[in-house]
Amino acid sequence: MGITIKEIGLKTMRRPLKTPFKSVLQQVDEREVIVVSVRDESGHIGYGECVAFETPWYTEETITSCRFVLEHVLLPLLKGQNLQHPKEVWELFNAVKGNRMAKAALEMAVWDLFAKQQQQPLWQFVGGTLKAIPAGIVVAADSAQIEERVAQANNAGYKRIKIKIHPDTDPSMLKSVVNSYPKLLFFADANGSFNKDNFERLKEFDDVGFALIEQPFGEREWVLHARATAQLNTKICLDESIASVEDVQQMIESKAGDIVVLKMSRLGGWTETLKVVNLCREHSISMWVGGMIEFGVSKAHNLALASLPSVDYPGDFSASTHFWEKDIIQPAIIVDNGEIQLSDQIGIGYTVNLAE
Ligand code: OSB
Ligand code: MG
Repeated sequence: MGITIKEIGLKTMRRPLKTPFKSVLQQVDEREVIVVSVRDESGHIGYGECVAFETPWYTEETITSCRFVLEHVLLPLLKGQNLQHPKEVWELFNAVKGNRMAKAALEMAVWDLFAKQQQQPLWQFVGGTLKAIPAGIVVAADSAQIEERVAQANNAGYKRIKIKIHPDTDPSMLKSVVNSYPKLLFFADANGSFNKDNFERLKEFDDVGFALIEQPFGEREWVLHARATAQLNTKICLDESIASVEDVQQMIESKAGDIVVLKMSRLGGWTETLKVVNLCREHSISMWVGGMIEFGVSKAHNLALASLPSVDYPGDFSASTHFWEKDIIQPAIIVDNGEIQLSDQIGIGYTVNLAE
């Protein structure tokens, strides 16, 4: 019984973005990921996508460190193993410190494989219930372009728009943009660009009309985040700070935030992410699924995650055509009236095309 992992494949995919993605941390013009595939005896293939960046500007891992760890450390631990449940992958990797993004790619592929063996869509296999996932787009551009990009997103049917901010962004400009679209939900993402010296500046964003402000301070700044959570009316949401279940416990105990961004890649895959979801549920902490400028394999896993009860804010889910001329999955992900319909096909629900 169970599944025996017969073959594991690693394929690098590299494509330019249609438009540069500009945040306070980095400008991204091109994306390289590793698509991981795992095959069992019956010929089913499960897919995962490693979404570390080229350099360590967002997380410590890089696509090169992940390729090394996958090839030389994780693949040998998984290959030939007989598994009864995909949770066992996390245990197999127990002796390997950190490297959660590398682990996630492989672990997620095994979850897809199990869903396929059980002839179930992945979203059902993990306990998802919602079939129409609310979409959400990110405006990562210079201040001068924000208004125009928001108008484009609104025209494309998005109902949730996340705007990248930093201490030099003008809150009054943002306020007039937000006020122009009373039916849309706006998030702000500061990517840790504020600090104790410009705390008062952060407060100026409090009455812009954002539903939440994501990661105002650095990833270990629990005290500053607790101060912001206490002093601002706008909800504080942690992204970079949340890299494990223990980080969520820390957030709860230190009252350092109201909302958690789920990034399965940074957490190490489905097993750890499902633990985070359960912990947040127990403490009535809201959640949403964050994006990584990723291709469709990672997106498909994330859509399944967003299907779970109590993942209650719209995530970073834009259409395949937002970042890419051509995605690596078929059919492409489309946004219709602000929603993405989940597939009824087994596993991640899309076919994967690894041609260049
Ligand atoms: O901070 O949420 C972030 C993209 C790359 C790295 C970090 C972040 C992002 C995003 C999501 O903002 C973009 C997306 O994939 O939709
Ligand atoms: Mg973020």
